[in-house]
Amino acid sequence: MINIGVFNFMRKDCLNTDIYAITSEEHSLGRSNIEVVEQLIKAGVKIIQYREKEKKKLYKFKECKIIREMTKRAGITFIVNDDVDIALAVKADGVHVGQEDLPVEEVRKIVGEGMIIGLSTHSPAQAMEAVKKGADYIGVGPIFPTKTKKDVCDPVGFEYLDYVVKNIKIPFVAIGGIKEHNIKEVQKRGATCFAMVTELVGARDIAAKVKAIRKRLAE
Ligand code: TZP
Ligand code: MG
Repeated sequence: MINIGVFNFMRKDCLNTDIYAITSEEHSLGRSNIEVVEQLIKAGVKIIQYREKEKKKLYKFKECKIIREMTKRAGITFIVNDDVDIALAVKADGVHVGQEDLPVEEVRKIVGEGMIIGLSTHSPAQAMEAVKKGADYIGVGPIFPTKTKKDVCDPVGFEYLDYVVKNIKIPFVAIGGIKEHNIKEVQKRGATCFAMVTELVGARDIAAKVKAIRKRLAE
């Protein structure tokens, strides 16, 4: 028998952490995703998303397989961006999709009840729809301008974040241009989980960066 209760607990608490790290090898100062993930784990990050837009499927699968082993050993949540098939094949904890990927309800049919589904959102209408369709969490952004995402929409600023803080009852992660120097502003608006790409993978000393960010959050 499927134990929906246990799954719901895992999915409901999926963002009970501060830093949500996302990979991007091209911004990793010459280091591989595997090296970066190793450093993120050592730094004490508890959720990692594999995101690679340009790589071939086989290469992504191979990297995800290794990262799944590393994160499993460390007891860390592992999310795969875009590729539902890879998420299933490597037994990731979750999959993250965007507005132009497979709809959440279709992803749910494929992955079943045991996997976290995250959805990127940029407006109140999309957030409401995400809840209705059964997303476990939403991404909220881009909060600030970012060059990391190629097809990124304009920053949504704090207005949409404020809406989510006030009205949306599922977990959310703020994303887009978040850095050590501006993370406090985002926290002050009510966010508790912060997704970052370049600020983390582009740091020469990732452990020191994580420590500095956490110090800022604790102030
Ligand atoms: N989705 C919205 S903004 C973004 C994604 C994947 C990129 C965020 O990258 P950075 O480097 O943290 O601004
Ligand atoms: Mg996508």
